[in-house]
Amino acid sequence: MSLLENINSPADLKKLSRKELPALAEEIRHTIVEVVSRTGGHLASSLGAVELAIAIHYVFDTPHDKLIWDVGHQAYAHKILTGRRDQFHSLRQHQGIAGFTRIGESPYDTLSTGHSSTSISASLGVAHAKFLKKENSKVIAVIGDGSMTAGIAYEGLNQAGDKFKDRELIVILNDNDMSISRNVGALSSFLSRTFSGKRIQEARKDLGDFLKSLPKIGDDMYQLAKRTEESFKAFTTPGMLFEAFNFEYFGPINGHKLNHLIDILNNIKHLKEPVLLHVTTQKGKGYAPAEENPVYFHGCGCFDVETGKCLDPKNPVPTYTDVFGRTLIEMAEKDERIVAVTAAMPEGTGLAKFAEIFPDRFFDVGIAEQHGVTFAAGMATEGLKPVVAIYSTFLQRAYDQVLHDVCIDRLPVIFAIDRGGIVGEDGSTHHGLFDLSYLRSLPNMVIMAPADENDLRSMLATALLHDGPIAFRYPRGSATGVPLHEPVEPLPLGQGKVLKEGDDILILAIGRSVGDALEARNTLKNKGISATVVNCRFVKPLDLDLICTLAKKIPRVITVEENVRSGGFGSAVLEAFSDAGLNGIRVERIGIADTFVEHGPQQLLRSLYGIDAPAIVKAAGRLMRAT
Ligand SMILES: Cc1ncc(C[n+]2csc(CCOP(=O)(O)OP(=O)(O)O)c2C)c(N)n1
Repeated sequence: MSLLENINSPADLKKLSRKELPALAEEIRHTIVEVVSRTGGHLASSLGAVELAIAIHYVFDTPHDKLIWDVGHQAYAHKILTGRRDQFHSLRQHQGIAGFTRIGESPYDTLSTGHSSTSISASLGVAHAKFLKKENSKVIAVIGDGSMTAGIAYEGLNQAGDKFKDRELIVILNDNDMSISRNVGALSSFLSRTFSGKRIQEARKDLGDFLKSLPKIGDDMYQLAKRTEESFKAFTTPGMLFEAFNFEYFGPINGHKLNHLIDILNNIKHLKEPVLLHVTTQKGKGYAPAEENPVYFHGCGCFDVETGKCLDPKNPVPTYTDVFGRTLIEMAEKDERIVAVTAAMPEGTGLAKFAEIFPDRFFDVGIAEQHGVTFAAGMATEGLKPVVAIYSTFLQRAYDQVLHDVCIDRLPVIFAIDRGGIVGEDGSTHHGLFDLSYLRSLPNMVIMAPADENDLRSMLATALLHDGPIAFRYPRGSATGVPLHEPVEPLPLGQGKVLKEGDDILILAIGRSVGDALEARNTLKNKGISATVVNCRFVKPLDLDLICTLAKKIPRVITVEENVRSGGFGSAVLEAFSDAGLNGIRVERIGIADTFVEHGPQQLLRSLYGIDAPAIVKAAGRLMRAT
């Protein structure tokens, strides 16, 4: 009988002897690999954190003690151990358990996560609340070295080490030397300054000899250094950084040695001060294909367990991301002012090849979207043409930088916003459903969305010619497969394009919704309803002339966007009609209602939330019946 079968909560885990735990870890790994091979998911990160999850739940009294996993993508073992073993097969499926931690899913999930580096701030908040409520609980945050590249992590450390020295906060730094790709920045090399016992002895001797050799003060200094073992450690290990924040530093220790981990956690759990435990782990641990290729298995699709080979059908149509990456390289070959910025996502944003070809013109700033945008603003002031490629959902982090550092002075920074719209299985924390609204309110910003890959290429060309902030957002997944036009022509600013003409209904569409609008038009035609379809291309500036002229002729208007309706493209059209004093026009706005969208397959969610072709057909029916 398997050990895992009997684990329905951490209380069951605690019944196991320490000797049994490595076998349990094996079973958990097996379950994770087996399920993720069918559902896709964050395999490598979760495999690396199996022992951590076991040790934490073995030692602490969760959910009374509060545990926060940063990003939450590494928490599969935690989910399995905390009563979700039987549902684990539904990982990332619609109505199944989420790929990240979710407050609503389990009392063991202290925080809903998905965007990185929030764990220290949130756990400090929890610790403070527990203190004020006179409740005695430990609070534990587990954060990766990649997530430690974000400023907010240090904002949390800074506060924790100041006023709240007596709060019982344990931060576990899960250091695998990787973000999604190899981790970047000075911090990464600093963390890897791990000294073996022998090296520490040698370093101590060297330092001792040096201090003793100094005239007069030498001997005293040597005695002092010898006495203060801790400060000596601070000289020579990554602890220096965290001790500067008043954290008690322990480590680095091997995060796969369960016995050792449990001993240390048992010791530090009694400390009444902020503690940082530095644990080293291996991404993909225990599954050879993921150990060998942790970048691919960071977030993978379905795969064959035996070989690790991808099982998702190979789509011959490139993704929008691929088209963007290739077009940027073509353009950068001709214009050496072009530089590219990513925030820890060179693969995801299609910039990996650019990085190889133009290493000096490529910048991975770490998980630091705010810094990345302001860094680009700085380069723009010097005449460079920065292209900042960030997912829609993560650009939310840098809203003020877009406003304050780019838009106010009309700096020519180009925002290539990937994963605009419904992203699918990553769910509510990751859908890019707000960008049209959050950017539209910013003066000086131009916003475009391509209907196909030719539009995307032209939008990049348009952006490179534009002397001011400009953004184009495109969806996750395959483009439309149309042949690519050469040469790439820039677009006239603020002009839409009429794709089909008809008299009954006017469909104003933006981005990938243009395809749905065309499909809906065909269905409507079969019902005897004729529709004009406009690929609006620009959310800002809108093609006012075209839209208003058409709306006067065809006063039954449908706007379609893959964005929240509040403040988005349809709102812009309504405002334009109002400002132009157009009366008697009936408008149906298709977009996401005022709600957060859960995880599930993209097409299913589009259908459930009424933003696909059938939804357009229904809206047209309503308009026809109303007039
Ligand atoms: C604000 C934000 N930007 C980007 C991402 C995308 N992302 C998810 S996990 C990850 C790497 C995290 O690295 P680390 O914390 O070291 O965890 P590991 O996967 O190595 O275990 C990134 C960049 C994110 N989740 N949040």
